[in-house]
Amino acid sequence: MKKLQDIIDAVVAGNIAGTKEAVNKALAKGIAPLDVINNGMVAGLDVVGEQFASREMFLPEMILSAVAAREGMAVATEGLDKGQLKPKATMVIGTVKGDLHDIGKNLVALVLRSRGFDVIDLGVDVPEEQFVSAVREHKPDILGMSCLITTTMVGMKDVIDALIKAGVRDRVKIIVGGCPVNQEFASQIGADYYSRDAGSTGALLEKVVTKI
Ligand code: B1M
Repeated sequence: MKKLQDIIDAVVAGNIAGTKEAVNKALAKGIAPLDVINNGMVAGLDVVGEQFASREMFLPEMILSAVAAREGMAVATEGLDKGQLKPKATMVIGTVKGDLHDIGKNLVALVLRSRGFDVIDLGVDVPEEQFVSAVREHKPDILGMSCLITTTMVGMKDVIDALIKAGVRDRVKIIVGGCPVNQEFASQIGADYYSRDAGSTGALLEKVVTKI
């Protein structure tokens, strides 16, 4: 199905009212809600992710776009039955122990929720045992860890070691992010993925869940 350009434009512009209006128009034309979500909001967020990564768009605009997409999603899902509303994937996310920074992590969670993921946010300063319990309890497809200080990076490895010790490492795909983290570090500690910003995380995990 072709992309729904009105919705994409409204999401990219961070136009909340415009997104809702474009979604309503698409639904009124008989376009299926799931097509509206995937070819409208999600396609818009892909553009947002690219523009954010290339510095054409900055943080405040990206937050507005994510909110516009989330609101559009709410309108599109009103008429869906519960079976169709199944989340794309479940993700547990948290900032590792000793680290209180949560702005980036919250943005990642917002973007993923906007894309239809069920995100369980454990908050900040999360010790490894809590990540392990959350994996056991919620059985997520993805575990995300964030950290902003160099001294707390080691907490990410502690979580992976604790998951291995508890025998649950292979149950989840692990993604790490935050400004001191990079691909090399992610590979060293045995994470599956690294992502540098919220927009790219959304696009990356969208591809990952199609393979789960
Ligand atoms: Co702090 N702080 N801070 N701080 N703080 C930094 C990180 C720092 C770089 C500032 C500096 O010195 N230049 C520095 C770390 C230096 C280092 O590690 N070598 C630092 C320090 C030192 C500290 C304290 C130790 C200061 C002190 O008390 N002496 C202290 C530590 C407290 C603690 O955590 N234990 C501290 C405290 C704080 C505040 C509480 C005041 C506040 C945090 C408020 C909050 O988060 N609720 C704060 C802030 C705001 C910052 C800066 C200024 C901004 C961070 C931010 O929110 N950026 C920061 C300097 C900077 O980055 N310019 C700094 C915006 C956010 C959207 O970006 O978090 O990078 P970011 O998230 C991005 C990506 O990284 C990525 O996507 C996000 C969105 O695109 N990403 C992921 C993040 N997590 C991801 C997870 C993923 C994927 C992508 O998958 C799971």
